[in-house]
Amino acid sequence: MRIVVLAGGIGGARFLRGLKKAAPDAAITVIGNTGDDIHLFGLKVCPDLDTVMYTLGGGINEDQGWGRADETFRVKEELTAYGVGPGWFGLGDRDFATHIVRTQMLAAGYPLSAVTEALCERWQPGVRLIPMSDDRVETHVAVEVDGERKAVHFQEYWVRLRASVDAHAIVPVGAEQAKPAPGVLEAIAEADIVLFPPSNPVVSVGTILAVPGIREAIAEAGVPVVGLSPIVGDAPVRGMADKVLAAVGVETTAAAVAEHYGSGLLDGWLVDTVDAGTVERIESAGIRCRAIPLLMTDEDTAAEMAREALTLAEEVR
Ligand code: GDP
Ligand code: FO1
Ligand code: CA
Repeated sequence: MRIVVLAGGIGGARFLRGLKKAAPDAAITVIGNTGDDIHLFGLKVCPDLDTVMYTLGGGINEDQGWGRADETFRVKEELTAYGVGPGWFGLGDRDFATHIVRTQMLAAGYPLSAVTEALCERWQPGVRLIPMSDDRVETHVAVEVDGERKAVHFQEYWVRLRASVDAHAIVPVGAEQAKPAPGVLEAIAEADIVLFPPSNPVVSVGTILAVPGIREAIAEAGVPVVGLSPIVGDAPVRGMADKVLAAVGVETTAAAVAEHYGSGLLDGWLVDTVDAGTVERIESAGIRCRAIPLLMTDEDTAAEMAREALTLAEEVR
């Protein structure tokens, strides 16, 4: 079985760990979000690709969900001593090595997809991880600070501002001109199932779908497309997805997110049992829906969610 998953960071990575357990013989291709990527200290940082790579490769900081386990911050301290920032983004020493290798390979002319493959040779994530595009796409957020409207990088909005200021628009800068990375459209065309993990629908899955050709390829593949809600009980399980959903005019409910993807794209949708009351609304929008426990408290609960997603995919096939 060939499964394609469109993934952001933590939600995507934890689901993928469960999916690997639920379908050990499946060939899993992960199309990773690169809209969160940022250049810092001359280095290219790809938070969502790294979160997937470290989580599946056993190097993640489990409590935090991002960054390396057993991390230290000596380099960051030294940079701070030089007065060199930004200090609000926590790059650890072990993590720095990844960004150095990546940046060096990019400077040597390798595309991001080839660099990601090379990094994965060390981590052996057990999936094929492809960035959505080799072209630069950077999510910017239009915010209002002290009455002044300006655009900030997604990481500045998310990490420095903690999404505490109103977001008026979310713009994946460069997406319109971006091409899917080599292998992306092929993987979708050859897939038996496409899954949307409980990743952020706006700045993770939404950004991937903003790369011209990807949404169309999924629709044309003619295979079951099943998603899992990142919204449980009308709130994100983690993070501030409510803020970016509001910016695109979508209410923070499992049903509204399903409708946002729409029945033209989505065949099936899993909501948490606390949202069982919305199953009918989602089904009347033409999307098959089931309510099951959706909290990834450990690998086994994530695996059970993956099993349910695969079962729902067979039901809608
Ligand atoms: P990010 O790039 O690190 O923000 O990660 P993703 O975009 O892949 O996933 C973020 C989303 O995962 C958030 O909106 C969370 O609500 C959702 N999420 C995190 N943990 C869980 C969980 O255990 N269950 C569900 N249903 N959603 C989760
Ligand atoms: N998230 C934070 O909230 N604070 C950080 O300082 C931070 C640093 C960081 C470094 C490397 C990396 O791969 C991820 C990092 N993240 C950090 C997580 C990440 O930027 C965000 O959680 C996601 O991109 C949000 O979608
Ligand atoms: Ca992210």
